[in-house]
Amino acid sequence: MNGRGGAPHHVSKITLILPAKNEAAALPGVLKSIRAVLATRPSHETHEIIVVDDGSDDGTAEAAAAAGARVESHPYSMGNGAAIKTGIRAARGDVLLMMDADGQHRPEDIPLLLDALPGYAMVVGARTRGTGTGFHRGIANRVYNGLASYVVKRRVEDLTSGFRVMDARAARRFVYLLPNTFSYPTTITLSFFRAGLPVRYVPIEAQARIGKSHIKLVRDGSRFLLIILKITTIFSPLRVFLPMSAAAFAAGLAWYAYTFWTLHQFTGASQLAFVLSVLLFALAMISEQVAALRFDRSEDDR
Ligand SMILES: Nc1nc2c(ncn2[C@@H]2O[C@H](COP(=O)(O)OP(=O)(O)OP(=O)(O)O)[C@@H](O)[C@H]2O)c(=O)[nH]1
Ligand SMILES: [Mg+2]
Repeated sequence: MNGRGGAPHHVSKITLILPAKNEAAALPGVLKSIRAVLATRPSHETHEIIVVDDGSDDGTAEAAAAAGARVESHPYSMGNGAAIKTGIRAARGDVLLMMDADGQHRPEDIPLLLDALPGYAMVVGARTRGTGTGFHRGIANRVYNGLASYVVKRRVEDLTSGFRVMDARAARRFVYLLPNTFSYPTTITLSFFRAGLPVRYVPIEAQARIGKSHIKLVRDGSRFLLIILKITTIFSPLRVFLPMSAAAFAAGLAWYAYTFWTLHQFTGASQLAFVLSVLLFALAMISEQVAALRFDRSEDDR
């Protein structure tokens, strides 16, 4: 790439960012394996490991410090996204690698991601089907990937993967857009696509987490809806709302044709469909402007 938003040909300083909430059980082993993998990397690469302790109360910060990582601590839990933002802000590297601290992402896959970066602004570890995610999340992921692929007009293989590497300068342009809780992967992926920064997927195997899951079914349900909403409104609302507006208009027209043919009437149902179509069209226009405004600011930080 030409140095604008893309990774330099020779990656020099890499910052690994691990968000951690009560991961004292998994962290020592994860950090030990990471170090073993980094020791095999070419000499022109230097590395720093930042563990962002998100208000843990199980000794996560101490375990990370004992394993030689740089520790950034939150006084209380603010969420996975907030932990990632703290890591991006604290990082000194020109390339950032994010991975979970619960052992689900295999340190052995780090070279896969790093070596795939030249020429791209971001490389994402795409979980191969059935690894690391339960049944209902597998379905949800397929819905996300399908909708996101339609919206960005390119195949999105794993929208919500937390295992990714990216150019630090490009990542910093979008920090202000990232949510505190979950779905930072969704927001940063769509931001890169929208800003015209090339994204690549490499297949990885995710494994079962070590320690207790933070998952809550109800939370997951709302998570699903919110991510769908983000996909539709962040990147290009037009691509979602215009077809919906056209569909409402077509339905209204079809119903009017039928009722005119049978009853010589223009019914309330047709009126409703036409009004809905106009509202969706207006929504499409407004949300497209809002999306454009949101991204305008990201150009300032270049
Ligand atoms: N869920 C959650 N994770 C956090 C939070 N803060 C930091 N994290 C870390 O973010 C990473 C991803 O969170 P996970 O809970 O593993 O999310 P997940 O992989 O979707 O869910 P699991 O399948 O249960 O592992 C882990 O390393 C967590 O320790 C938080 O407030 N909530
Ligand atoms: Mg996990």
